[in-house]
Amino acid sequence: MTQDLSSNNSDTVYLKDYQSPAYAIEKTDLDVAIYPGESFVEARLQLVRQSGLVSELALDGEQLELLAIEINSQSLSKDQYRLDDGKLVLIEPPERFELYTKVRIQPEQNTSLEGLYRSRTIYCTQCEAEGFRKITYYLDRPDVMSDFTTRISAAKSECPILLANGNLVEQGDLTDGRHYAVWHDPHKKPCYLFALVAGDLSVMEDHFVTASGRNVDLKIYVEEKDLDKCDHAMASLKNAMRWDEEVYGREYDLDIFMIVAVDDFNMGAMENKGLNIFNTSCVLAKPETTTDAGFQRVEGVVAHEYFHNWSGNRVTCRDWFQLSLKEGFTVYRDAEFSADMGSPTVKRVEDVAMLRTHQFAEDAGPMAHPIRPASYMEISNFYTLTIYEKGAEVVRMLANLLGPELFRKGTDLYFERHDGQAVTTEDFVQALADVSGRDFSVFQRWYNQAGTPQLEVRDEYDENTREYTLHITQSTPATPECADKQPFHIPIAMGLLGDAGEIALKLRDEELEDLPTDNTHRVLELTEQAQSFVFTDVPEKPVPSLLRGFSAPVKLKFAYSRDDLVRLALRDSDGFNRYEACQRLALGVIEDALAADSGGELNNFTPDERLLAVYQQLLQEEGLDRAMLAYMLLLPSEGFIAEQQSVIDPIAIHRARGEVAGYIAKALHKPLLAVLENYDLRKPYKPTAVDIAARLLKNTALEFLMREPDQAVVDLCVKHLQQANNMTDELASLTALVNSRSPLAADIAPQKLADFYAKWQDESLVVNAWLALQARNANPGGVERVEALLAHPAFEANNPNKIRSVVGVFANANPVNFHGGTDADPEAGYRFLADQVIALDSKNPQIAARLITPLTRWRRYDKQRGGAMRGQLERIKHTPGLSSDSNEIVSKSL
Ligand code: 0A1
Ligand code: ZN
Repeated sequence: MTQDLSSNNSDTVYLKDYQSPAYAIEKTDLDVAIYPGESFVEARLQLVRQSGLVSELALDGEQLELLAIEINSQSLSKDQYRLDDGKLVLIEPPERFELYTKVRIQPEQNTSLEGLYRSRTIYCTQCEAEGFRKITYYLDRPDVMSDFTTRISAAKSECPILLANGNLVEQGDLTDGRHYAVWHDPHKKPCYLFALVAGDLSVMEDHFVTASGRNVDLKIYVEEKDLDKCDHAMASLKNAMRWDEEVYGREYDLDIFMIVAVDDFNMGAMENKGLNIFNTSCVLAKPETTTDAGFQRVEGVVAHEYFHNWSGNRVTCRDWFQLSLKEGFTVYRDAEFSADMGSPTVKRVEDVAMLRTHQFAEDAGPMAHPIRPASYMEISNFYTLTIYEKGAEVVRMLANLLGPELFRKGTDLYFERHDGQAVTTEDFVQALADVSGRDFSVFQRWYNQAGTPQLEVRDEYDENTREYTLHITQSTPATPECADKQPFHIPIAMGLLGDAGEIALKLRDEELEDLPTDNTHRVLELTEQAQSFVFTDVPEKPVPSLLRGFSAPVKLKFAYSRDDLVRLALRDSDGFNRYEACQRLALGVIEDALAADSGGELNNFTPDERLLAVYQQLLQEEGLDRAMLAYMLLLPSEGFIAEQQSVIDPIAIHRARGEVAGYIAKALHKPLLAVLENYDLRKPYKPTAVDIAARLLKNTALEFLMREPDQAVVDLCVKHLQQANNMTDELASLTALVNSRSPLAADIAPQKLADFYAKWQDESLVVNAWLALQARNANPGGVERVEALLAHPAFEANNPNKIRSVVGVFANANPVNFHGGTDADPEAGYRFLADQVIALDSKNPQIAARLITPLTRWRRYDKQRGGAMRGQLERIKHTPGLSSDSNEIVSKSL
């Protein structure tokens, strides 16, 4: 039997083909010797056969130069192995043996940022999902778990710090100014969790005492210039460690926990056992250089990676189809952590806005896939919003269906039952079913069917019987993997609002004595295609508050009148649904403007006054969370509005939204200005929920006012820019100035941009924000602007953060310019993006493939626009030597 279970670059890998590994690797001994321009990796693997006879064993290996190979200390002859494309095949290997290989690799040349590579002066690794095969020949799959010992050697002057997973067991000097360190990880792990780091790093140290009284050394390694930006990450780490003990009963399990920050990183961060490696953007923070969003991201990502120690590392994935097992669960855990650290409703609003704009679009596009896909070509393309964010929504539904106590029992059982194992999403759901006795067979469909279900809700009230009925049907559009969907299990949290407030709920079959004391909130469980729920003793026709807290990742259709929405916006007890009602109201008004625009009547358009009336009341409401107020005032984003249209016209959406926003800014000038004037610019910065909320509201007001500002408002904006004591306020003022269409702002914006750059040019992360704000600028000339940014000395062509800040932001967050709305050449944006993808593809295929996303949505646009986008996809497709990453995205979307 030929054992070849890893993915072959050009082929599709199927979940149904899964076979358990033919060999286990009991021990992995690595010796990594780093030299300028080349490194040598010697590996000694103790392999043990797991099943019957194996005639050939294929180990994964890419971009390796094999220098030596031995089995049980005997060199192999040419008939005992062969090198196939990306594989080392051992012929008739013994039942139990030591494999020794020595390979040469070139980290300095490695621009893919997978395997061992060099980021500025630091050598580091990225092995998830399949990067370890670029370090040595191995069974590079998550269900092969091994005991790792790593010896690293390098020049002491270049690389005084040598780190790997686990505990330091030995270190010392060598000849020629070199030194070495040996690390041993006592926990068996798959190779995707392997890490090593070598470089000249400074360290911030602290410690944490676990619930059972063990001391853990905490270390954050950064370049010396960044040592003053580690406090927030360290505090977040300690909060996360405590929270995981309290909420999930999970203690840390090594004596040392390390974080290393590197500038060149494909993703946000990586949970390698005991040695997390972070993109600098997700670990460094200080008030002068980091926005509130940045602080929150650091807190969230530090927690996310830490939480993986249990949900991912102690219990890992059997294969990469199970990716959401660790990612969906861990995102759910980090979201709940952030909610507990700040405001739960605000966090929910932010997460849902992102999910509905971006994940729903993914689920409706050519790359739609279930949270547990059945096949993939390139696993790197499946680190998606669906796996992460929708995966977290699915775990959230399970947690809510069980309630906090049973869910905790279920996760305890899951961790205990599967500690040290590589498992599947079924194992996770089974543990929850076992503790609760619940039947999750219908629920399992969330794991296997893609697409966003749509709920259509109709209501009926009978004055005579005082019965109120909700008729609910569900349907899910076809997606590439499946046209005919079976019904989902959908929890619908709800309440009913009467004239005088919330109505007590009693479903027809319920006994009064079984009802909870707080009886105004209920979770309906929809498991069939159509169901009706009848409430009795309902004194008047209510307004239903449906899907409270966004209890399921679905689209909800209900024919709310505008008056219904006003009632919900002002009076619902569910904070999320108050926000939701504002969004629906605003969306309706923007759609009115779109209709006026298509009739050539936008100039004469006046928005429905109920929207303004709601905003006015909200601005006066006492005790309303300032962040919630800001989000309730913010109009739905252009991306969200686009998602609601059958044919997207991004230019019309930009115009219509702008018109409504301008109108609001004028009508609410006084209260918005008051928000700005009452803001204390000198208050020392703190990233607390209350202070973040105050800044968010002030900067929302500023954005509105700067749409059509008078000189006094422009002066105020400049004052805020100059006197800001933190990056949130500084950047918000500069953004408002740059985005404003007023000549009063346009006259001074270029100078302010230049001043900002001069001030911050040595802070790479601030420069990213400076690039991004220009790439997002919706004023005319977008393509020339981003082209100029690429030529700016601040731009680094191989750095993912810089690429994302310019190319990614332009294509994803500047629809009017990307789609040619302000350009003489309407296809220039698409061509620009395709050019960038083609230029990057051979250097960093993961990032190139991700950039393609906006073009893949071509079917959502009119013929001309869609055709032009498709044309650029064709162009990418015909690039000679196109990577399998980009090829998968392009071929699935054409
Ligand atoms: N597991 C990490 C994310 C991650 C995935 C793939 C990577 O390869 C380039 C890097 C990081 C997480 O969820 O944080
Ligand atoms: Zn993760």
